[in-house]
Amino acid sequence: MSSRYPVGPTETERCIESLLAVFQRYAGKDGSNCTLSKQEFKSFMNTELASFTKNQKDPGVIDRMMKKLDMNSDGQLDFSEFLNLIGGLAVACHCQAMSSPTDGSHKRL
Ligand SMILES: [Ca+2]
Repeated sequence: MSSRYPVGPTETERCIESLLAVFQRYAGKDGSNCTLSKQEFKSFMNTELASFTKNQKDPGVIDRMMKKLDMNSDGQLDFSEFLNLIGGLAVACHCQAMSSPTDGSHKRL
């Protein structure tokens, strides 16, 4: 009975909490921590996903990503819109890991 629910948050719960904390940290820079402005989104991308942004030769890529993610075109990314980015990146990582099973960076036997 005691082992059915682990003590403390599970790995998945910690991931969700981390995503929420990161979103709120960047979204809160201009006062409203419910949405990311374009400036906050850029700050997030250049800090948290620098390995992605620093390899981009196109300077407009973040603007285009913002536009694509902003489903209701209000110039802000809410948490749900932000999760589409995280989900998309996670899928891309998953596909990459599946297509190169000998790459030891994601898979350890
Ligand atoms: Ca929006």
